[in-house]
Amino acid sequence: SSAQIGVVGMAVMGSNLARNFANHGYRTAIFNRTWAKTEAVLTAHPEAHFIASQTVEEFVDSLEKPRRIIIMVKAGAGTDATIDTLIPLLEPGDIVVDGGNAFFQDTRRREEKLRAHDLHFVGAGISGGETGALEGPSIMPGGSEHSYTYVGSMLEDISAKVPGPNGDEPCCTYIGTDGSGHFVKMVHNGIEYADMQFIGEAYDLLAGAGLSAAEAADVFAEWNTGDLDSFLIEITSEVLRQTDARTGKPLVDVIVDAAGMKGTGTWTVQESLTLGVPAASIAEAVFARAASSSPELRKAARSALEGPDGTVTVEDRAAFVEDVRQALWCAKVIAYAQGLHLIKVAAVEYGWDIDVAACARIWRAGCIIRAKLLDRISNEYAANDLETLLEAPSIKAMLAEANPSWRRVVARATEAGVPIPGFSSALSYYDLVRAERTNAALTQGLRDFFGSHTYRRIDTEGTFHTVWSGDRSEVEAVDTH
Ligand code: NBP
Repeated sequence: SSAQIGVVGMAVMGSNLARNFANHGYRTAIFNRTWAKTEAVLTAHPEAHFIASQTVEEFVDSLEKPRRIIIMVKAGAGTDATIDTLIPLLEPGDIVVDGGNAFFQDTRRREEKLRAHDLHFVGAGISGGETGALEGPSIMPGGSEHSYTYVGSMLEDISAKVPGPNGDEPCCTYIGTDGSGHFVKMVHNGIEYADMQFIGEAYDLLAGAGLSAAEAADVFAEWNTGDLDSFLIEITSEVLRQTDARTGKPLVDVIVDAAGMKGTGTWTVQESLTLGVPAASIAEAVFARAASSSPELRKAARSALEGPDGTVTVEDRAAFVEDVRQALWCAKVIAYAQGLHLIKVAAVEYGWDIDVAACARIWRAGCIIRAKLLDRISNEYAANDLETLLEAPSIKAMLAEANPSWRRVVARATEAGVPIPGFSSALSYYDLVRAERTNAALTQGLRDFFGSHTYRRIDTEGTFHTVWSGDRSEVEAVDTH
């Protein structure tokens, strides 16, 4: 009989996702541009009873109608090439899902293109790596609501689950139209960058205070039992505890300190710039990775620049560790606040009706940023109409309580020469957005001085200009907006 779902792309992600469908009882068809990969999957997983095809024509023929196809190929040209081979073989009403890490503007373009052929296109962000793909990822699908009625329940079936009061809650929900799912996935990745940067800063501080990698591993394991409970904190403890077999040193001490990246963090920052949304902690995380991977810059600066060596002198180690824990929690909240704000602004810009509470809800399991905090975040967004996460009742209370610790950590790190671009930027954001008045008044004055860019007054309507080059009187300016 014909297959209920077809997966194109039999590399790590596609093969595991196909197995996930099969494990949930779906008759699953598979196809890969190069047959050898499909053959290898067939040989390794006879239990999945895959319906495999050597040609894309056979593959399309093997699917029940309307056809449901998930593309899991290399994002970019690979996705376009796959779509182009499928279009002439499909019929109106068929549904194509792209589960790759597509840039959301590409998804918008592809959705429009397929719509012109009466085909449905769903851009689904999928997080969780290969284990998630097999055991249950977090899935962020964007497309027409109509298309979701055809693929939604299948995607929810294979997604990660969080136990809830009324049974298991799937980590998959309809996000919005066209590129919204991939946009939300992009921001998820941006938050992931920030999370990891903060964890790195916390470790630097602990190490600076004299903790060994093994001791720091214990601290992270302990943190993982409280408010910081999350996948990334859990695996931080495991990575720090790992001893290198060759040297007997902690593995973390023999890994080259240059971080790689694949682009989704950069996209998030680019988009935050395009939309004018301050997402500085995500940007700092991307920049910190870039700095780590700039050997010439680091070499030149290392030999040129003086400063403290990163040793943090602490009298009360336990109190310091607790301060760092609080600072880490605060910074993490700021990154979520910035990322979710970016989603909110993008939704207005691109015409998406996005439920921010639902985004946080489907990040609670399956994905890399899964964390206990997301329960609180989704509940707060569901209960309140929030402009920013930071105004949520329980969040602002915890930030207030942790404030002294956060400030102490930023001050101590700065004095000791421990680089903390994430912690300090997050704290500055907190102070910037809560400020009664910002230094932008002076900026406007300067802009008016050198460029006659005009300013508005706090006490009266209108636009004004001071005649800086003349008698310095104020004149009402013609609004140039
Ligand atoms: P890769 O990103 O390594 O892509 C390999 C697959 O793309 C193979 O099936 C390959 O076919 C196919 N492909 C390429 Br390359 N060019 C093609 C073309 N022009 N036409 C048709 N097929 C083409 O696979 P992956 O690591 O499994 O990731 C799949 C998607 O999932 C990507 O978009 C990725 O960003 C995303 N993703 C990955 C992860 C992860 O943890 N790896 C997590 C979340 C999302 P071939 O065998 O014939 O070369």
